Formats: sequence, C-alpha cells, structure tokens
Amino acid sequence: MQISDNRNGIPLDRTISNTQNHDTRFPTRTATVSRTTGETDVQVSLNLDGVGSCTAATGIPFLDHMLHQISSHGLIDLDVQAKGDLEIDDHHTNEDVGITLGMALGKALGDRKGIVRFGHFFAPLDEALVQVTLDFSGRPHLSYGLEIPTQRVGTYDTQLVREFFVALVNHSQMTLHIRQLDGINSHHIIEATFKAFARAVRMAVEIDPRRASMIPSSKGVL
Ligand SMILES: [Mn+2]
Repeated sequence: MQISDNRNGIPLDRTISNTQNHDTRFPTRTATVSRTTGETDVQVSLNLDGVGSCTAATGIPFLDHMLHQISSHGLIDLDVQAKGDLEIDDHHTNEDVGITLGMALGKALGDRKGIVRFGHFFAPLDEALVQVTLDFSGRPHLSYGLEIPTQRVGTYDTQLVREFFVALVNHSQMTLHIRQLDGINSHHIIEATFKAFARAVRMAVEIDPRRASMIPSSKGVL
C-alpha cells in the first residue's frame, strides 16, 4: 500500500508495513541486541512504535516489574531475556540488562532523524513524586537524585537502580536527569521513576511532523 497523503510535506514513497503503528507514514523502529559475557547472556528486542506488550525474564523479579513499566507507559514492545550469575548477586545481570536495553534503544533510533529528542514527565505514585527529564543528545550523562530509604525492595538491592540507569545512559547516549520531589516508600519511589522515565522516552522518540526528515540538532548530528 502506498501513501497518498502529503499534507505535511513528508515523502510519499514510504510503504506501510505495520498496521499497529499509530502513524503509518513512518516505518516501525525496531532493534534486537544480544550480548554475552562471562557473567551474563542477555537478549533484548524492542519496538519503539509498539503498543506496550512486554515479556521480561531476567531472573530478577523486581527488575522484570520495572521493565514492564518502561514497556507499558512508553508504548514500547519489549522482550528481555537474561541468564546471569545470580548465584553471586543481582549486580551483573541488572547492569547488563541496562547495557543491552540501552544498545537496543540506540540501535532502534538510528541517526535519530525526525524525533522530538527531548522528553520530560512527572509521575506520582501515591506519596512518591518523581520527575524525569531526558535528551537523546548523543552525550551520556546521568544526574541521579533519588534517595531511596531502604536498602532492599523484596530481594532487590536498591543501589542497583542507579547502576541500571548508568548502564542505560552510557549505551543509549542519553542525557538523563532524575529528581525525587517526594516519597517515603522505596517501591513507590522506584516505580514512579520508571513510569516517569517511560513517559519521557515516549515523548522524546515521537516523530515531530514539522521536521520529520531532519536530525533535531543545530549541528546536524546527534
Ligand atoms: Mn509495583
């Protein structure tokens, strides 16, 4: 099927390949990345133009719960499979899921042409309130402003939240600022962070129809 609508000056020669894509003028942005080390074996598949369907099997239940937040609220179809050295602790698997997800995100975005680029969101979860602001700038940076009051949520070491975002930022070349405005319960604070992150990503990866064929940088490169 060929596209016949040229209201926004977008080229007419793109073929519709995915009926789930909300804007069928654009191809679906997908990526699969497999990464194996001596410590872990991780595979991530994602579709940025998805509907929020998720399969997450990392062996770390709380991390799976957070990956579901990214998928559901980011409208990213996500499949994450990981086998890691959990007999030591969750550290390597948690970090390597962040690395591989970051790589897949960067790969799916390609040259980042046409994207809004910036995203932000405030997510409440009961008493917790977290703001996430991000930029697919090509320059990795994390400002991490969470103060999580307990060392663990279930069996999950809450120090690993920062490790996850460090890995993700470095491998997706993203600038990410996380601010905690309120919160008492550790589970709520972390989950609000992932929800805000998901919505901020969703905003940033949207196609901007006013400059759909351009890389969104005054330098022309991201
Ligand atoms: Mn929860």
